[in-house]
Amino acid sequence: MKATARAHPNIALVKYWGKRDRVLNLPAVPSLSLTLDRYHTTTTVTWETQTDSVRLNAEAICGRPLQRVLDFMDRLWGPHRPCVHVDSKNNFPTAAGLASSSSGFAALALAGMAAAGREASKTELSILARQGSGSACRSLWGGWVSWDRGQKSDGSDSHGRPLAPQNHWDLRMVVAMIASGPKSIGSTQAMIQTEQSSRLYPGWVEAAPNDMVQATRAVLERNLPALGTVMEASTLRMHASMMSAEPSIRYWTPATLSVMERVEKLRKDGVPAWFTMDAGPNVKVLCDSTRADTVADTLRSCCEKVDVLQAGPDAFLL
Ligand code: 2P0
Repeated sequence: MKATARAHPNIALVKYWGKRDRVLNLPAVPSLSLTLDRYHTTTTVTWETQTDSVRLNAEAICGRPLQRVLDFMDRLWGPHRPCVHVDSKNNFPTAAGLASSSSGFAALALAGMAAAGREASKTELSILARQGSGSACRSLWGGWVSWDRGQKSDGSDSHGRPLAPQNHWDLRMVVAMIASGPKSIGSTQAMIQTEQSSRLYPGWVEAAPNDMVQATRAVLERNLPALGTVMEASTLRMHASMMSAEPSIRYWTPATLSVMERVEKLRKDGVPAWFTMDAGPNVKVLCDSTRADTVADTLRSCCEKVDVLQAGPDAFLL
């Protein structure tokens, strides 16, 4: 009754922001992501323990984060769930806008089902992982992954879908780490606040399907300027929608803007590179493999740390 799985976080190029169903985490918009290579979550699930317990990065968690995991285990098992022990480790900062919940719930779904001795397809695991954290449904696959908005109220048509494999395109994601501490407001709460009060939210939702069409084509054709352009448009629209919420949500810091300016300057100087930001101040920069060192060197002086990553693998059992 024990299994260990590893999953890699994904960074959305076309963002998920807003839900059509909060309980099932059904998105208001489609999204598209790249799964990363060096960052990962490794999770061991043991069923039929004496009590429920969850450890994250070698520390017992309690309160709401614990309840969130236990609710997920209820969903995974169904009625009469036995007690469970979950032990999860991230080799990168947790809850800092680096998508730790995407790898976290993907690894938990895979390890939890395997430890229960149940067969499940990747699509079934993706639907399950989505209910823990929306973006987790994309981390079952490596490489380039899309997530359909879907139409059905039960969410059976809203899951990750592999668009192109890990080795499809040799790009780099340069992660400019500005702050590695936890974010000021969790993304679930921030999404609700945006949906409920932002005048720009309807415009964000309306623009997303076309962003998705453009980005999908750009990935399949390996057209970096086209992908970079739509990726920046998507992140800026998402952040504009949350900044116009009441109260306003702003994840950016002055260092975030410095990195954005440097990326724009790099482009003016002939280095093709584009930025994207999630629910945190850190900036991820997409560029060609041959330009990654130039981009990383340029960003080093204005952030805590720079990591250069590339496309990563599917989630797997260890
Ligand atoms: C994304 N983010 O597409 C977007 C872009 C952050 C900004 O998915 O409420 O942890 O658990 O479904 O997946 C982060 O939100 O939110 C996220 P829930 P999740 O990657």
